[in-house]
Amino acid sequence: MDKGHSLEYDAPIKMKVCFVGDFAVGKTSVAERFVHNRFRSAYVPTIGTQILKKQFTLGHPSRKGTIQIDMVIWDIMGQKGFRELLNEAYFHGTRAVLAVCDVTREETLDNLTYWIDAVYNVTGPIPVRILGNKWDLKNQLEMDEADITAMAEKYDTGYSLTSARTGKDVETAFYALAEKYIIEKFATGKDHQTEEFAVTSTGQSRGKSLAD
Ligand SMILES: Nc1nc2c(ncn2[C@@H]2O[C@H](COP(=O)(O)OP(=O)(O)OP(=O)(O)O)[C@@H](O)[C@H]2O)c(=O)[nH]1
Ligand SMILES: [Mg+2]
Repeated sequence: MDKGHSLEYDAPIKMKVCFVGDFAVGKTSVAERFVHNRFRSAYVPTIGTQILKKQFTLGHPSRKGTIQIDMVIWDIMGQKGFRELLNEAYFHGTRAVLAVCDVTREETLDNLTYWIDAVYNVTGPIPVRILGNKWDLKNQLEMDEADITAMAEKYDTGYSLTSARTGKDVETAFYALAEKYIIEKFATGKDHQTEEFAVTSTGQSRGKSLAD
């Protein structure tokens, strides 16, 4: 076996994930449920960007054992006036996207097209997962699962019906997205973009530009 090759792939995989979606769909709530296992019922709009980090392990895609994922999660504000300001600075280096809608507000699903295309304009096609969040509010649904499936099919991807309140399917959504990314990464043998962020041993993030 090529030793250098295997060592390279035994290193933790650094991965920047961006949340997108309209205001109040639950981006911050899903991120905080995943990273801190907590939920806040009061709505506190995100101003600008909040960056969270989480390390976890997944089954290795090409051999026995596991591989460590160092995930950097960009949770951005969804307010309408802010959308036009989202650009290269936010989405550059993004490896995968969580596109969140609120199942009690129909327009938030339609708007995912806008959000995903905004990321793709910067990154090109990358793994995306659609989240139909607030699934605990079953009696207030303004869409059904078939509508979410249709959006997922449009982007040839998977979806999860999540609840940040109860925690339903939150972890599995992140794991499925990371798995999709590493399977594609290992299949092609390289990233298509330069590294944007690296998580240091102290957990701090620092800007970094490395040629692949
Ligand atoms: N019932 C229920 N409420 C939720 C859920 N997720 C979020 N919420 C509530 O919805 C509101 C908005 O949640 P946030 O996480 O702040 O939404 P956001 O998408 O980050 O909003 P912006 O930062 O403004 O873009 C808050 O009051 C949350 O408590 C959920 O799964 N179920
Ligand atoms: Mg927020």
